[in-house]
Amino acid sequence: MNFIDEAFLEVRAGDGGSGATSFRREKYIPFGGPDGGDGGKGGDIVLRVNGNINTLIDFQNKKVFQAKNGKAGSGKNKSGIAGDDLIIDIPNGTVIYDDESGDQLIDCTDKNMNYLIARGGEGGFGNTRFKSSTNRAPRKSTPGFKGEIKLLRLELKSLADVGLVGFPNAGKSTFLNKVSAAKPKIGNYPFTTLRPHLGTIKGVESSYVIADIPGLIEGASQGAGLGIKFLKHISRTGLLLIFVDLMPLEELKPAKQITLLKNELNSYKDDLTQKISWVICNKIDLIDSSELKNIKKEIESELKIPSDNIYFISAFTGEGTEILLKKLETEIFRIES
Ligand SMILES: Nc1nc2c(ncn2[C@@H]2O[C@H](COP(=O)(O)OP(=O)(O)OP(=O)(O)O)[C@@H](O)[C@H]2O)c(=O)[nH]1
Ligand SMILES: [Mg+2]
Repeated sequence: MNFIDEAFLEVRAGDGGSGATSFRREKYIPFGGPDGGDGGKGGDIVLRVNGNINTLIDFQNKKVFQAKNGKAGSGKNKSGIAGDDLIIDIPNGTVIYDDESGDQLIDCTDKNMNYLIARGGEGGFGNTRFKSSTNRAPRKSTPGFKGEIKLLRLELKSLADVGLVGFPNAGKSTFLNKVSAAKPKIGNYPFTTLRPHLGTIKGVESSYVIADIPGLIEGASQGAGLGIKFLKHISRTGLLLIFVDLMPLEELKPAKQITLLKNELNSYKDDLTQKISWVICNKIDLIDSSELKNIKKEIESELKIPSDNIYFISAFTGEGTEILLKKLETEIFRIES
């Protein structure tokens, strides 16, 4: 399935029905008073967060949404029937922008929330409303009001507590596979992951969500590789895990990998290097354990990263992941409370 995280739509709330001009006609009452009812209200357009939807793909084909108009009022002071609201389901984490002004309208981050995005027009007044001591038989009634029309841009920014960043092949997806029920594809070639995947980790006290995104390469901020367009999915996370591939130990040293990755994170519009980040050196099963101390020292001294923020794991065997997950749970709890 394609992953679509941006969509453009036009929403049209219903117009109000017009008010009626009508007079009572009953036997033996030659000049009945006005009895025109008001028009019904037009339907609203409502956005509803639906936890079962994860992408904006449904909006690729359907782009215009129209709620029902209100019905006109009628005689005997009958109000017109209101137009039905139109409910549009969107994934949690969708940010809604007014596509004309560019303004952000709402950030949908509450499960099961409904947001009124375009209001239906009120119904017009029937002629009963215009009756007065000086005009007992008003012929006046008013049309309904127009419903709101908006052009929207929807952007999906995943809701995750932890984001995984790293070069392609570093083992991000292997890690998510190992520690959660999520099953992103693993491959021994770059750019195996083509879209974000979310995995839930059940901790001791609480659950949290990790986002695995496609790998970054040098120049990603200029569009190289898959670029940085997926970084928006980790822009909300409190904590980043910078995955270092220990395999190309000589060609691309861990400290160099981290520096290159941070350059790309820094070029992103929200400067993601401001976030708390830990370094995860992966594939220790392939490295002589005597090397690990040196690697750690190098990262600490070259990049001034505290040793507490450097972890060594094998996503493949699971070694080191248990302690990492424990620390993650504590840290997320600290960040979010
Ligand atoms: N030996 C060993 N191999 C690993 C480990 N972690 C990942 N791999 C292998 O490295 C390759 C890449 O793993 P992925 O998990 O697909 O890497 P990724 O970071 O998600 O890559 P992209 O999706 O391309 O960004 C696969 O062949 C994995 O089996 C590890 O801890 N030890
Ligand atoms: Mg991957």
